This record gives sequence, C-alpha cells and structure tokens, in this order.
Amino acid sequence: MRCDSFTADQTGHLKNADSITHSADKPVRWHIKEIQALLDMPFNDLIFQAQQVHREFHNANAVQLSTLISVKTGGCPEDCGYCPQAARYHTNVENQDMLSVDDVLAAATAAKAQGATRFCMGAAWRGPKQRDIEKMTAMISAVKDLGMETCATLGMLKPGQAKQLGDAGLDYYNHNLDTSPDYYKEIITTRQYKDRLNTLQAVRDAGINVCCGGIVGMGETREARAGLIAQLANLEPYPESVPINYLVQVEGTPLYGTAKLDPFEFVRTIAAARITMPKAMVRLSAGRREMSEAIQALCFLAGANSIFYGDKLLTTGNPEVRQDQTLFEKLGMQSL
Ligand code: SAM
Ligand code: DTB
Ligand code: SF4
Repeated sequence: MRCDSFTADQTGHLKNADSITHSADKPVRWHIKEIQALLDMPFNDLIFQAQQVHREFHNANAVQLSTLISVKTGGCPEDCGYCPQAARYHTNVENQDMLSVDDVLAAATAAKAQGATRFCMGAAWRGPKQRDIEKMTAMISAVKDLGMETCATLGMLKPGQAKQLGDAGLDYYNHNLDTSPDYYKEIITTRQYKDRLNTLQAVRDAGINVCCGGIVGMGETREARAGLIAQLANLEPYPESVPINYLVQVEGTPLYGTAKLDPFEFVRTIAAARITMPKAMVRLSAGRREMSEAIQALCFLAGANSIFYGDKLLTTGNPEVRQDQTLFEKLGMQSL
C-alpha cells in the first residue's frame, strides 16, 4: 500500500477503522482514502485480494445474465452528460412511446429462452407519473410470472411509487449514483446527488433490493472513482447489486470525445467494488463492446459476476449472445 496513514488488512479494511467517523453519530465502514489505497495497489496484489474476497462469497466461475429493455426511449428532460436519451442533445436515438405489456413480455420470454435469469426495464424519465407506474406494475407482474428476477430503472421515485412497484413483484430497482459527489456537478445539473440518495432510501424502505453503481471513464480522477465506491460501500446496507459501467461515448452527448480511460482502471474499479461490497452482485455493465475478451476476463477475475446479456443495452450495442457464449466456454464459466 502506498497510503501511509491507512494500512489495510487482508480484507482491505482499515486496522484502525473505529477511529474514523462520517459524522458525529454515524460510523463509516470505508474511508475514501482507504479505497484510494486499494486503487493504488500494484495491479496483481489488488486482483489477488479481490479474487480472495470473491471466492469467499461467490462461485468464482458463475455469472448472472441480465437482459435489458428500453420500455420508453428518448426525449428525457434531464441533462446527464453521458446519455443519448436526453432530449437536449442531438443524438441518433429515435424517441419511442412506452411499449405495450405484450411487447415487453415477448422480449422477456425471448431473453429467458437465451438463458437470462434477470430482466431489467429502463425508461427515459426524470421520474414516472402515476399512469406510468400503473403500466409498469403490469409489466413487472408479467415478467415475474415467467419466473425471472425483475429489475426496473425509471428515474426518481417517491416512497408511494416504490411501494406500488414492490407490491407488483419488483425484485430490484436500479438507480445509479454515477460518480463521486464532487464530480457529479460536472456531469448532471438537473437533479442533485441528494435526490438520488432519497430515491435509494425510498426503494430500500419499500423492501426492494437496491441496484446502484456508476460510470467510469467520464474524465474523472482515480480519487473520484474512490469517492463513488466509498458512497456505495457506505450505504446502510450497501447495495445488493452494483453495476459498473464503462462510458459508452455517443456522438452528440457532451461527454463524446472524452479521453479514453485505460481499461486497467476499469478493472481496478471492479476490484475495489468487490472488496468493499463482498456480498453484492458486481455487474460488468455498459461498455463491453469496446473491451477485449482479455479485459472482460480480468473483470471476472476482479470479482464481476454479472453482465448485461443480449445484443442491445438500452439504445447502444452490446456483444452478440453467441460471442458471450463463446467467451464463457473459453473461460469455463457458466451462468447463474
Ligand atoms: N432515466 C433513468 C435514470 O437515469 O435513472 C433510468 C435509465 S438510465 C439510462 C440508467 C443508467 O444508465 C444511468 O444512471 C447511467 O448510469 C447508465 N448510462 C446511461 N448512459 C450511459 C452511457 N452512455 N454509458 C454508460 N452508462 C450509461
Ligand atoms: C446500468 O447501470 N447500466 C444499464 C442499466 N443500468 C440500465 C444502462 C446502460 C446504458 C448504456 C447506454 C444506452 O444503451 O443507452
Ligand atoms: Fe434521462 Fe436517465 Fe438519460 Fe439521465 S440517464 S438523461 S435521467 S434517461
């Protein structure tokens, strides 16, 4: 470890963690400097540590397959600098009204037939309206009846909305913090970090599992990546599912043309997520189409145990199913 004042033990925890406090009354489990010390480790040591944690809590050769669908595409009023669906940016995304329950059910059935066990429904909203919630609950129940795990990502939620989604059978709600609190304002101005935390609390209070992660490769520093992981790892409890996205650069968005982040930094971020959130499903999310098979294999070694599966994410491409199946065969991995 290069960090002088923070020495981590085998699990990466501070030996004197008790002495660190978040605020007067709330102890912190992971200090940002502690996470930065992980990210600064020699690569092999970091991966070894992550792999040890991974094997203690998970099957090291199994990956969960989750398929995404965009149930309402484009025209979003928010200004997320990475997003091709924001109405204010001129991208090639064509706006599409909300899909029917039958269309979503057909897509989920096809995803299941291809081997997916989880189905995630995304919508380009700042947050859903009541009539949207009613349609979403019908979609969620239909997908749940197929025996698949259900996930939705619909923007900000109020407590009552979260409860309705939970009652319909929603297993996970995805709502990302995206980056560190400090860097956040460079990326999004139309909603605050605190708004995101409030939605996560509403989801938690409704008894729905939390799926929350972020994006790397948006021009942030390593310290900012440590800041994101610290926020996630210090949630009480930490998320059950942590998607780590590698920015997909889409022409027309403000982040298009950002200097490409070295993929080893992405692998390091996965490892830090695995070490600090040992029981979580850590998802190697967007950006796989730009990654070599070798980098993806390193992500699995670093503790990723879930991927998005299917030829499309929400609006951008993902590796072909056949390609993924070949990769799993080469690596001797199976689906969960
Ligand atoms: N509108 C909802 C919201 O923002 O919460 C749900 C959909 S939104 C597209 C879900 C997440 O996808 C975002 O929070 C972001 O983390 C991720 N995402 C969006 N565009 C991306 C891109 N170009 N590259 C990587 N991840 C992206
Ligand atoms: C998440 O963290 N990544 C997924 C899912 N949650 C909804 C979305 C990635 C979107 C990539 C850009 C697109 O396809 O529009
Ligand atoms: Fe809208 Fe979500 Fe895209 Fe932000 S990430 S612009 S909220 S669809």
